[in-house]
Amino acid sequence: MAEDTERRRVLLAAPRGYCAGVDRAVIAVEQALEQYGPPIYVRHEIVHNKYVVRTLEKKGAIFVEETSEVPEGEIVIFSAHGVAPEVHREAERGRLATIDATCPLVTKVHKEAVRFASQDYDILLIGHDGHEEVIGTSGEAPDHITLVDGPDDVANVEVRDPEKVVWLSQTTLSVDETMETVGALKERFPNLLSPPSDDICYATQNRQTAIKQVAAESDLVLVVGSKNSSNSARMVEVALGAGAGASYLVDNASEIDESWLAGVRTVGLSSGASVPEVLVDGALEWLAERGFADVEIVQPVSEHIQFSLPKELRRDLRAEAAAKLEA
Ligand code: 10D
Ligand code: SF4
Repeated sequence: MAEDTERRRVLLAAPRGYCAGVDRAVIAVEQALEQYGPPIYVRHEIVHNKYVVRTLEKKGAIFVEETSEVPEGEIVIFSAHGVAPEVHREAERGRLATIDATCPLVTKVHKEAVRFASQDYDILLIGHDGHEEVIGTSGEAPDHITLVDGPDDVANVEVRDPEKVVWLSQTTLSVDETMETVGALKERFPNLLSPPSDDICYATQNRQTAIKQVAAESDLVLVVGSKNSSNSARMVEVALGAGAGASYLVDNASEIDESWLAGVRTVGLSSGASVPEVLVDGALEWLAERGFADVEIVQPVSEHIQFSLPKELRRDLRAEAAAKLEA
């Protein structure tokens, strides 16, 4: 039988994995555990990644869905996806100490919603129904916000005054699909106002740009990420749209199906914004053991953004540092 000598390779997309908002949120939980000791309560998964949540649970974090589940006087951290103002009020009523790990780029969208609502605009929020971020943003101005869940939802939209309408969006959507939704909305409302700056964040955009480039040359694209991670799931859709032969979302290497490699020469690999690099390393190892040891990095854009820790932690950190100086 002739030897199979054709080259097998992995195209590893960059940027991939942790964005600045996820990095900040995960460090906030770790820092709080260190600073105050366990248990530290976290409302909702701090980021949508099973491995991250399990790792923090092992260190003493307790994940809950509602602040009402947190005992009085305890510390609760709000997840990177953001919360509605009512959740802050609930925490105050429950006498909880709060640390807000909402990504600053999600907070930016909240502020836009508050501002346009105060000017009495109808706000069309493009996003996925039931997603934590959309629930939080909608809670800022429930009487002014209408959710638009993709292009097919545009026909259902009703507004008070078609001359006074603005669109905003969830931060982790597909850029192309969102533009399609906006195009359809503009056909219905020609004077539709756009957000002052992109609501789909830099990290979401960069990961989609990179996966597009990788997908165009790949027979198979693997995206490491959890199923409830919007930005990770969008990367699979973007890869398929950009020409990947097939694409799958896997939590880790154990979920990769060997049969997906049949006839495959080039595997594209990336990970969502909530995914630690150790899981990508595991996928690379798994692929290398099956003849895909040759790895090329594809990096159309680079990233250098970092966010400072939530102010509640910085405040206490400063007090701690000052006390040490006095001692
Ligand atoms: O589902 P998702 O993409 O919004 O969240 P994930 O936790 O996977 O990634 C980080 C994105 C956040 C916190 C939304 F901005
Ligand atoms: Fe922030 Fe974007 Fe990361 Fe979400 S994906 S946490 S908006 S940087």
